[in-house]
Amino acid sequence: MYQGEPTLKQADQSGPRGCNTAAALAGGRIREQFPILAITVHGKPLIYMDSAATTQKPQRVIDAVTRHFTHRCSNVHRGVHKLSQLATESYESARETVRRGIGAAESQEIIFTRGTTEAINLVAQTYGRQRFAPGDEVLITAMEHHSNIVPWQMLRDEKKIVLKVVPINDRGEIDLNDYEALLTDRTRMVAVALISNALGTVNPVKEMVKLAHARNIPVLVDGAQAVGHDVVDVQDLDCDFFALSGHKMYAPSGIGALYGRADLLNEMPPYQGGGDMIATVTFDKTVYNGIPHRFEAGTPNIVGAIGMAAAFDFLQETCFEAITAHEHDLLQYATEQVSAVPGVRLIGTARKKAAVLSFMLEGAHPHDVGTILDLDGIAVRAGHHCAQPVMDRFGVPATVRASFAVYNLRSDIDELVQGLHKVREVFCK
Ligand code: 7TS
Repeated sequence: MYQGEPTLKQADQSGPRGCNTAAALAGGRIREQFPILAITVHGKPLIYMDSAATTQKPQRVIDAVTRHFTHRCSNVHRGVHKLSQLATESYESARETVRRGIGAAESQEIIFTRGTTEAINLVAQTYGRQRFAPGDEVLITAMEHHSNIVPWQMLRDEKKIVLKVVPINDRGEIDLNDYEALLTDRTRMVAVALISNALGTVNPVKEMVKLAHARNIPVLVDGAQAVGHDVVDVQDLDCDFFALSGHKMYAPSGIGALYGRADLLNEMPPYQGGGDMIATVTFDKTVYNGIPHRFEAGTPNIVGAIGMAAAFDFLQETCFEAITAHEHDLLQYATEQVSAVPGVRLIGTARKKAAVLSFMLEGAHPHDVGTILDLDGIAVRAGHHCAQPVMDRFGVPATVRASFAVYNLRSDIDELVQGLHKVREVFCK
C-alpha cells in the first residue's frame, strides 16, 4: 500500500503472468485501448494530462456500457421479467467487483453513490447528524478537496460541532505529531484524503487510522485520487469509511461508492427516502430496507455501476505493479524536466507523491499557461482544483496541474516542456 513503490526493474520482474509490465506501459501499447487518444485538438494530437480531474475511458468500459444498453437495459430489484433479472444480476455483480477491487469484506458494505462527493455527504448527513453533539470535533487536513470540507462545515452550522484542521508544511505534508496532538476526547471523526488532488501528497493514512482508533475515533478516507493508481485495501487501511469516484478510475462519471463497515452502516439512518430503500410502507409507518439498499433510494445509476465494474477489471488486468511503477517514473521525469524550465515553482514536493505535478510559471497566470498549452492539444488543469485552502496556504491564486495515468508517456512530458517554453516566449521575455 503506497509503501516501497516498485522501481521499473522490480515491476518488470514481478508482474504476474499475463499482466502488463511497466516497460509495456512505457511503450504505449495500452493507448490503443483508449479511442479518445486518437483525436486531434486544434489540429494537434491530443495530449491528455488532466486525469486527476477525470480519466479517459478504455474500450472495455465503453463496451460494457454499450452492451448493457444493447442487451440488458431494464430497471433493477423490481421486475420478474428476464431483462430486469439480468440487469439486477449485472448491478449486484458490479457491487461484488467493487468489493473485491477495494478489499472490503462483504458486498453489503459497498453503497453505490454519484461519486466521492455524495459518499462524504452521506456519512456527514447520516452518521454525523445522528451522532454528533455540540462541541464535538471533526478533524480534517489542510489539503482536503472542498468535498471533504464543505459537508462538515454544513454540519458544523447545523449541529454546532467544531471543525479542526491539521496543518501542512512547505512540502505539502502533514506531520503525524501535529495530527496526534489534535486528536482529543471530543474528536468524533477524522476525514482525510489518501492522496491530495492539488499537491499529489500521499498521506500516511494507515498510521493516522491507528492513532485515531487508539482513541475509538472512526476515520473516513477520501480515496478519489487513489483508486486506479495503486492497490487499495480498506481492510488493510482499517478505515471505517472510504469514498471513491468512478470517473477518476477509468469508469463513467455519475457513479462512485461509499465503503462503510457493516456494523456502522447498520446503525445509520437512511440518507434519502424513496423506492428501493424500504421494506414496507404504509401511511403510518415505513420500515427501511437493510444495507446496502437502505442508502440507495430511487433507481440507481445501473449502467454506471456496470461501467465501474469493467474499469476494475481493466485495472486488474493492467496490474498495479506496472501502473504504480509507470506513473512513478512519469512523476520523476516530469518533476525533473518541468522544474528545469526557468521560472517554474513546484507546489507540492512531498516525499511520497502520486503522479500529480502542480506548478506556477513566473510571469504567467496559470489560466494563460493552460490556454496556450491547449492550442498545442495539451490538456492540463489550471485553477484552484477545488482546494482553495491549499492555494491560500501556498499564497497562490491557482496552479497549473499536470496529472498522469496509465496512458501517458515520457514524450507527453517533453511536449509539455516545449509548450512551457512557448508560454515563456509570450509572457516572460
Ligand atoms: N476528493 C478528491 C481528493 C478529489 O480530487 C475530488 C475531485 C473529489 C474529492 C470529488 O470527487 P467527485 O468525483 O465527487 O467530484 N477532484 C477533482 C479535481 O482535482 N479536478 O476536478 C475534480
